[in-house]
Amino acid sequence: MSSNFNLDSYLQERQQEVEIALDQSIEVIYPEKIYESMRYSLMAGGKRLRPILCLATCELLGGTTAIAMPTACALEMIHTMSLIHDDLPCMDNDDFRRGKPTNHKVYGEDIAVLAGDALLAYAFEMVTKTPEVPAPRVLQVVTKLAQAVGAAGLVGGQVVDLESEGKPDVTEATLTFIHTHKTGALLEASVLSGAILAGAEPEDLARLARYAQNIGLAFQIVDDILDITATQEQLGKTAGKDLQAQKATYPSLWGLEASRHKAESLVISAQNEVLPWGEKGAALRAIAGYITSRTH
Ligand code: GRG
Repeated sequence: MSSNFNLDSYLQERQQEVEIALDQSIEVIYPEKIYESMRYSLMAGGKRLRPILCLATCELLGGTTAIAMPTACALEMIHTMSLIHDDLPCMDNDDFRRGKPTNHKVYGEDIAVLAGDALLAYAFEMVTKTPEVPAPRVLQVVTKLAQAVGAAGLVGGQVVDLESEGKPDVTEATLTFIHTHKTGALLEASVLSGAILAGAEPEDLARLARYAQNIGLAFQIVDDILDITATQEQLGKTAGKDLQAQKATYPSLWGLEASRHKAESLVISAQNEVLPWGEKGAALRAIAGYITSRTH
């Protein structure tokens, strides 16, 4: 389906809305150090893909930005806390994130752990600030986020990732487990939470879940490719980390070219899921396309 949809201006407008809402979400009060540390990572930029997906699906199903924004902020808080913890010396041990020194490099490991914990807790409080939406739907969003974060989601994926590091025989099934949990779960929760808030029917949720699973895997394949092909300046974090840490990646299993093709075919499958919505689905189709065209 051809479309005149202008993705650049859409992303720019949505990013600005999200930046304002995030900026207003946390003020610095006593004890200042923890709030400053939370804000340091939260306001360090980033593509804001997860909040934008939440806003876009909510809008697709007739909901407003106002009802989705608290959850959109919560998703970015959860994502940011996972980056803070992922960068710690006991995890991936990285010095740069979003073009800046990592949280623990600036505030120390103790405060970085606590900033992650505080962002996670506050994310759930944010969801409860949702206006106008019936409480059972808000509760459904809380459940969806909790499942995406815990042992059935990000945490489980991270555990298998840590266990697999340096092993020469990581299978495709294990790699896919890692990424559907570490990366896919929160992207899926981003898409579905917007839909739930707007009052999606079960068949809408099933279709959007398939859209999200396809872009989630495509996103991670592209992440693996960029780790090899992009510079530290483009990525805002250390490049070539996967090879250095002897991590199994999609390019290491399939090669770069086949990985690119796989990512592109997943994006097409994702876009096809949104076809029944016609022009209303243009934003979600364009965002799926952006997953493979991005350079950072
Ligand atoms: C969730 C309780 C809890 C703990 C954290 C460390 C950990 C458990 C999980 C790791 C999760 C992780 C870092 C996954 C990688 C996800 C990913 C592809 C990040 C990059 O996302 P982008 O490109 O980054 O959207 P920006 O900076 O643009 O937001």
